[in-house]
Amino acid sequence: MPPLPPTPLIASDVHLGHAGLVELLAGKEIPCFESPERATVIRDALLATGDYLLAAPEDHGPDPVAAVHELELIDLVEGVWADAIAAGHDPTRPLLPDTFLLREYAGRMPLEQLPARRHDRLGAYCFDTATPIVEGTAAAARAAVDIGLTALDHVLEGGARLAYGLCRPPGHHAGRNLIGGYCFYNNAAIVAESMLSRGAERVAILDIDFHHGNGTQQIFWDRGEVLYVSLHGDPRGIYPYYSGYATERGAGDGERATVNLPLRPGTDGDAYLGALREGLEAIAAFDADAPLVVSLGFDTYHADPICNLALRTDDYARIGSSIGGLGSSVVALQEGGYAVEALGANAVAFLGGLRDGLAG
Ligand code: SP5
Ligand code: ZN
Repeated sequence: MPPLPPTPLIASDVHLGHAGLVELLAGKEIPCFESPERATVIRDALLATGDYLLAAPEDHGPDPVAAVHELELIDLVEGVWADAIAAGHDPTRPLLPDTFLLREYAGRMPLEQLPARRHDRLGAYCFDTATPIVEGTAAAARAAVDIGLTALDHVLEGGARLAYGLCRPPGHHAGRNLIGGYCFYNNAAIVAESMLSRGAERVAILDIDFHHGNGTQQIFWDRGEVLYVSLHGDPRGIYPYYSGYATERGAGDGERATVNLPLRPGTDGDAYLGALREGLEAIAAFDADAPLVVSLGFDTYHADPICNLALRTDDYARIGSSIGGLGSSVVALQEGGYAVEALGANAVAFLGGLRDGLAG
């Protein structure tokens, strides 16, 4: 087998401004699990192998984001920090929502208007207390989108069969008009939508982050040209709790274009690969030639601090190689994974396996 050419690794330091984050765990403020070190260790480990070529993201402008998200959400992400600071928010402290606008708040009452100041309406666009915002958040979120879109450029125009986007912040929990789960813009959804607008008839998204990608599912729920397949912790007891059941299968044109494969606590590599095979069969049945977006999380690792599966580093090589066996071109985008000490080895194993699978 001829050696594979180096795989494009798209990364940027702009995410370093999305730092100093905290979240609430059991009523207590803790440092956010979603830290800048996560991206740094993955980049360094991949570069050390010599198999990856580092490239900077290119600016793709606002249109691809607006093709997926509501303008009011984009306006919120872009402007909420400045509004909070103008109103006296302590610039050394991250911003978290405190008053959530839930469906039941209104019931059958009309809601006359939303607050004029963006930070006062943050809780209308955020579904949890784990999505802190700081001065550098909006720029980091935009850079993460450009990283994904630049990875796609390398596949569409650069002739690469695989490109990896080291996105931070992650994206798969973000819906059309909603942030949450450390996510602001849905990088994978934006790349999938861009694949369609650039000529793909069908696109498959395989989400192997530990958590259900509620945002991606919501965005493509009634769209038949995008297949969403997700393997994740069983929502009965696992964040984000309200979605990810196997009975959720899409609607309208998107009927059967959503495939959820919930996994039991403690699921190990062999069981995971069994479920993955089911997901890959669904993709092959949908369209064997469709380009693939992988929402890639390493929070399925046995030592992840907030999750409960039992994958080992070697398992990621097997997972990558199975996905590569599909033969589709792949844009892999980073989502979660919080066992920082293992992220580098896990990324090397997964992407190495994927490279081997594509070559074989
Ligand atoms: C992209 C991504 O992986 N987002 C995940 C966001 C999870 N945020 C809140 C998780 C709350 C989990 N409860 C922890 C229990 C620890 N024993
Ligand atoms: Zn996750």
